[in-house]
Amino acid sequence: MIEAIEGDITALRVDAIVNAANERLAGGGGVDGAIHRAAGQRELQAACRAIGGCPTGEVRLTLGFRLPAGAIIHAVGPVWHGGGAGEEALLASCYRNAMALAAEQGFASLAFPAISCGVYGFPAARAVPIAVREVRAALARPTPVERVIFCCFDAAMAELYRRELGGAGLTSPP
Ligand code: AR6
Repeated sequence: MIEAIEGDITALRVDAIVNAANERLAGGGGVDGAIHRAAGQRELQAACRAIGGCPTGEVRLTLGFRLPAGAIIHAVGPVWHGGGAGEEALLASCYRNAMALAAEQGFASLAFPAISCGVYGFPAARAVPIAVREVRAALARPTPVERVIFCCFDAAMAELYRRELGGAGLTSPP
């Protein structure tokens, strides 16, 4: 089941939320900042420091600490450079790798923010079809993941997902 909701991803009680992180896993603004504040700056920063970093397109796992979510999958999306620098493939690999790690961990429920669509400047109209395509492809294979939430910070983004999902999928938070 895939759905799009409007809300704050840090409030979701799911097995894991995905973070839109940077290569240093250093924390920052946007959803990354919100996740660090809600999880507990000190604990999450220490966990990220122990991992070291994460190349663009890849993902790393930490606990969720004080979040209602049990774990955080840190995904590093590409910075948008106009589309000719492999940005679409890198964004696709974020979603693919996050779904694979969630499956490996036996997670049943997972929430994604719109990776790269804030500070990193990826056009939402191009990012949303990639996100939906990759999640659908992963759910079409045997996986413990049963529920994927695209958690959008604003109504316009939720509407893009809702349209891509074919009219279904705009519901209230769990
Ligand atoms: N819940 C859900 N979505 C959110 C939330 C939230 N609490 N807060 C923001 N968004 P961004 P990026 C949306 O900029 O483009 C950081 O500094 C936001 O509206 O957070 O991948 C990192 O450290 C947008 O649609 O991530 C990196 O350096 C989406 O989340 C860099 O920004 C992603 O926006 C990553 O940039």
